[in-house]
Amino acid sequence: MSGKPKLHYFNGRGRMEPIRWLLAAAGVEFEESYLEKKDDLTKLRKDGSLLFQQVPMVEIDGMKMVQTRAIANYIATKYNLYGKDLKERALIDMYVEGIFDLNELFMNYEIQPADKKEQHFANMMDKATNRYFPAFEKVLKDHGQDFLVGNQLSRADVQLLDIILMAEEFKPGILAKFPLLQSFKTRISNIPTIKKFLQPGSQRKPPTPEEDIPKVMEIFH
Ligand code: P9H
Repeated sequence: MSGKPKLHYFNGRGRMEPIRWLLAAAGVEFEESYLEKKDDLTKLRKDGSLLFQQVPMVEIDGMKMVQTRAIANYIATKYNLYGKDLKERALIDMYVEGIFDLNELFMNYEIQPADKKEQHFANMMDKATNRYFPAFEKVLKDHGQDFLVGNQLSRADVQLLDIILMAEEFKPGILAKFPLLQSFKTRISNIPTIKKFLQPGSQRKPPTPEEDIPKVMEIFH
């Protein structure tokens, strides 16, 4: 055991990407074990590694953690990305849960049947532009600080940057009406650990190519 966290998932974003971002932002090196076929999932299930028979699973500090949010909470707390007190944690949790909701829409776009894609796309872009980004623009405007909570980097900043970059892949220019989110994006992207994660060759995953999605779904269904 190298002591480094070991991430078990398929070689793509899905539900594991926010966890990769948090570890990277905290400057924590991690290993990855990719599920490529159903047998890989079956093997993990058979040796009792998956509490609910599902991945993401992360081996960390002697635990085999499952459930994306539980894993993210543990990493954010361990690496001081969760605010300094209960009030800050409450704000961070509100912001992060909003981001997870938008991420659910983005994740499920990839696996929509062709005839539903356009409607799903319109809805997720509407929610990003008219519900979630306006909320975060206002948070930055109201306190005028560099970070969303507590005037220091937290998981809320890391996960907001993750979702902003995904939204821009879907619709470049989506931040046109959000000047504070534009400067936020640049500021957080220049934090050394995050800048390194945004470099080519990092463990950040690209969007799953359309033609590879059936192969990924085969692992789980
Ligand atoms: N609450 C992949 C890409 C995008 C969206 C979802 C899945 C849920 C958590 C096997 N794990 C396709 O459906 C794969 C979860 C975890 C949990 C799994 C089964 C999924 C996907 C793989 N499915 O947040 O961790 O849904 O293991 O038997 O349920 S991820």
